[in-house]
Amino acid sequence: TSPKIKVDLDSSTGVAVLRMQSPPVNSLSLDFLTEFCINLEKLEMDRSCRGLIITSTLSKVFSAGLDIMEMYGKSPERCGEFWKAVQEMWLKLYGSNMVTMAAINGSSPAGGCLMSLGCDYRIMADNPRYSIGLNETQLGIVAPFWFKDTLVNTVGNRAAELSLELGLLYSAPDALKIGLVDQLVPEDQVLSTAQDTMSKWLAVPDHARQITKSMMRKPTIDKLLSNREADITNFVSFITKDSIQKSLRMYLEMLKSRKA
Ligand code: CO8
Repeated sequence: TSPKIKVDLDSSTGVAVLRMQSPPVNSLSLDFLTEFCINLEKLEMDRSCRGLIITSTLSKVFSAGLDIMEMYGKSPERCGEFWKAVQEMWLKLYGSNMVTMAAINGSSPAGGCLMSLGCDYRIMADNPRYSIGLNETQLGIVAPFWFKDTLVNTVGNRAAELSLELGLLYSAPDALKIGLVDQLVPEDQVLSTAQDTMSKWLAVPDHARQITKSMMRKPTIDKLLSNREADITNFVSFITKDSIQKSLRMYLEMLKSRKA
């Protein structure tokens, strides 16, 4: 199978661009997440790499979030394996020593939003048709505590409460208003703006920035690390419930019918 992710590291700048290229919507399947984590780990170990920009090669979509098919009709063992990979993606990204930027050039619901929130800075295309947010409740499922924590750390408690309870998807301009993204630029400038912003971040001495980042994020990361197994057990018992499977089926049908 062809790679779902392509990485280009510019050795002169120390900045890598990671492109998600898994049509139709860059959904985060177990295979996708595994490939994502392997690439992230390689870059993390590479001393010549100091910055990472994540973007999508697809038009209109950054990432559709977790692959719903990985949560529908699967065995508990497989669901557990999948969830562990989701945790791993977030742990690696949120805790990365690199400067990380999301160049959000399309819609980015649920797990796509989580991936963006895992970065240090978010630049989104100013297209009002693109949306971003943690819309889990709209699917009849519940974003776990570490999704919530990441959102609270970004937009504050009240905006997170509204956004999570209602499962809100924000248009790019509304996402900027609540601070879910940091900057909007014309679609064709998303990547170049990320490159420019990156060079400003990289002007800060690495060690000072890294210690500061860790000071801000470590408590949130440690909370998951010390509850990892319980979080997997919770996910598996929740997602395999008949009522939840039914909600997912209805959501999938809605997605398909919306098309026609
Ligand atoms: N997983 C699997 N398949 C998907 C997903 C997905 N997340 N999103 C879209 N697809 C499929 C569609 O069903 C469609 O399939 P087909 O071609 O067979 O009909 C195909 O991808 C293309 O989709 P669209 O036609 O909808 O493409 P558009 O370009 O019109 O729209 C969007 C792109 C905006 C991304 C749209 O597809 C969308 O809104 N998708 C749903 C996104 C979503 O709600 N994701 C939530 C996933 S759940 C999650 O990430 C966190 C879960 C936390 C766990 C909670 C613990 C219990």
